Amino acid sequence: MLFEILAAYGISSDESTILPFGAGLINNTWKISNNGKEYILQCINHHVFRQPVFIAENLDLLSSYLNRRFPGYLFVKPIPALDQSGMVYNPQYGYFRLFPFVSDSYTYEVVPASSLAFEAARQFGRFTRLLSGFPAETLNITLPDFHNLSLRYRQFEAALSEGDAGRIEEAREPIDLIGRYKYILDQFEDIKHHPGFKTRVTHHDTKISNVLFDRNGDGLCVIDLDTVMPGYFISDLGDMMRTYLSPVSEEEKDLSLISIREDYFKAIVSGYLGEMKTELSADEIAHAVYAGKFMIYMQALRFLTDHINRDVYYGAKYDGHNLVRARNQLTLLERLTEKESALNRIVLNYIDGLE
Ligand code: GN1
Ligand code: MG
Repeated sequence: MLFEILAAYGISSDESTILPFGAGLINNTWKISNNGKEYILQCINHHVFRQPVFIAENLDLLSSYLNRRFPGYLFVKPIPALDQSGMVYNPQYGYFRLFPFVSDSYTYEVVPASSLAFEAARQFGRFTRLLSGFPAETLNITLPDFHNLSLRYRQFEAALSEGDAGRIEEAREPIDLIGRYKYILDQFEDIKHHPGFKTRVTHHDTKISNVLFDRNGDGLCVIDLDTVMPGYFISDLGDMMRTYLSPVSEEEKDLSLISIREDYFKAIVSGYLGEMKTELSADEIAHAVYAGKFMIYMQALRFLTDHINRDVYYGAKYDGHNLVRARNQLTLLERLTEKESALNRIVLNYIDGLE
């Protein structure tokens, strides 16, 4: 299937090794090795990203701005096909793009040490800071309402009235928990009208596998820029909390293993705020812990909604997969809120230390 695509780049698939790469839920990714050169090939999920050309345009805009203003910044952009286009379209399989594999770079699926959480947070903070002079409103909206919690909640309510009745019955407990934490949505409604909150160039998918590291564990750059759009800082800071704080991932079924590691929290805060403290308002910084609650709650809502809708978005590798993921995220939310005052103290201590 991939030979036609590779041919559009002048790469012979006969001489290539092609291996599936990474663990993303949305796009399909392969690592290609050909005559000593390495590439990443990705098929964009067209059902999710309805206008793949929007992504390519955003990458062009960001890359030329960063090149001009910060020529030393490592920005991994797609390799043009033989016909110079940034993407290759195949009527059967959809849109593909090819990236150079950054040599001597390493990625992780789980955060192996707090020093890497620090480095990742620094890279995501740096990305937004370097782009603070870039007109964020000129970016295409690749996924409308992606992190609009209000819409996610409405989709959840729609699923409750139209979704699978048996699954709703079985999910009573997590559904009740969603109701118990609804104040997180109310706070988001306030944020949307709060003059102290700004939208900036935001990555929107700050999991550890979206950072490239060198062999010493120093961060090189951020990748997977499909969801880069104007957004609130809580999306990026919050998704790091969601995915770095617990020693186990959203896939873990044994909920007793979920916990909040305070040293990782400290690492995220100092890495991210080290870059972003001059950009963020005092009101925004006061919502640092809220960022984690916001993202975890939204992910719980999304998994639970998908379960009730019979796994149309995320798919399921086993029966009840998205219900497990939703319960996992709700447990993580519970663990985070239990530690809220300790975590707020860490943020305050960090800010005090700067003054
Ligand atoms: C999806 O495809 P992946 O794994 O990078 C999702 C994120 C979720 C994540 C949960 C476009 O990201 O928003 O947080 O799954 N991306 C999209 O694992 O929906
Ligand atoms: Mg992604």
